[in-house]
Amino acid sequence: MAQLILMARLILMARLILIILMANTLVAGTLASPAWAQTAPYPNAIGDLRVAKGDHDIAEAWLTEPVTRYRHGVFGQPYEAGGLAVRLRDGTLLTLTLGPLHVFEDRQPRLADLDGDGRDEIVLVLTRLDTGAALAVYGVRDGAIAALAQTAHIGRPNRWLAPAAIADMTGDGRLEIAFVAMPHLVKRLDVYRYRGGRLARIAQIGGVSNHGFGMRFLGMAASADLDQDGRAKLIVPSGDRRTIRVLTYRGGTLQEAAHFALKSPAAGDFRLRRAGDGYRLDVPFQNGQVGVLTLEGFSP
Ligand SMILES: [Ca+2]
Ligand SMILES: [Ca+2]
Repeated sequence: MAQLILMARLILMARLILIILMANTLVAGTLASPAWAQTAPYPNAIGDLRVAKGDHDIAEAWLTEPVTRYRHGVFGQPYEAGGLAVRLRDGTLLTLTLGPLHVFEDRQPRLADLDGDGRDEIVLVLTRLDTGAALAVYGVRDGAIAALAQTAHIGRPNRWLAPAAIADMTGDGRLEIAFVAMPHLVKRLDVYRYRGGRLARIAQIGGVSNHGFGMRFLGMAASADLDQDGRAKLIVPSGDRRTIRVLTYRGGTLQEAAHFALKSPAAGDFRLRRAGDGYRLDVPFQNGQVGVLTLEGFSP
């Protein structure tokens, strides 16, 4: 009953307001030669440099060494990353170079203390050339970047997964990782927890996609504890990206708490921000415009 009341409150009190903010041009990345960024503080960075900033032992992390041995091109570029670099809080630079069977099929590392031990973990999409993508967790151990855990690879080449959020979706004070397995094909959202050196799936739901093939952006999702019940809600597009779905973890499953139809498919990085008693979500559309989803009335 409590769940029905929650869902009714979300559906009744959340309002969708579409405001055309700008004629924003959103295009997939153009094909270019493998590029090495010549950015002095970030040696060997990929051309599409995006630096992650950490709060614990790791100050910065970035992808390195563009390689062409896979050429899946999910971001519209003819290269993937072949390595990872980390700068520790004390300035020490650590690097990891993948072997010839693997690439990072990602745009940037994600830093978060997943297990609450005070050290940052590094979350990346690790792809094996013959079996496709997996989600991998790295950390710094004994002065080196170490592989800590990973999911199984999807099983076929050119099968990818798109990270969606790292947030406490279960309300236990620890972070979970949500990603969409095969966002262009199967469109299934998986939620994993990292405990005791292992990744374990705790929930999944179908009908979700946070990426279109060739799109550069990897931020078409958001999370926040909208109703302040202690559990972050996941805000993601539906499989056709024409609906925004608000998902909540409850009783070991993911459930849809609310949804909002869009006039054009979502196609760009979401931006979620506080606004009064609620939140506002900027949703770039495929038609180049930007809609604003107003989520309010989510009081406990
Ligand atoms: Ca940790
Ligand atoms: Ca949790």
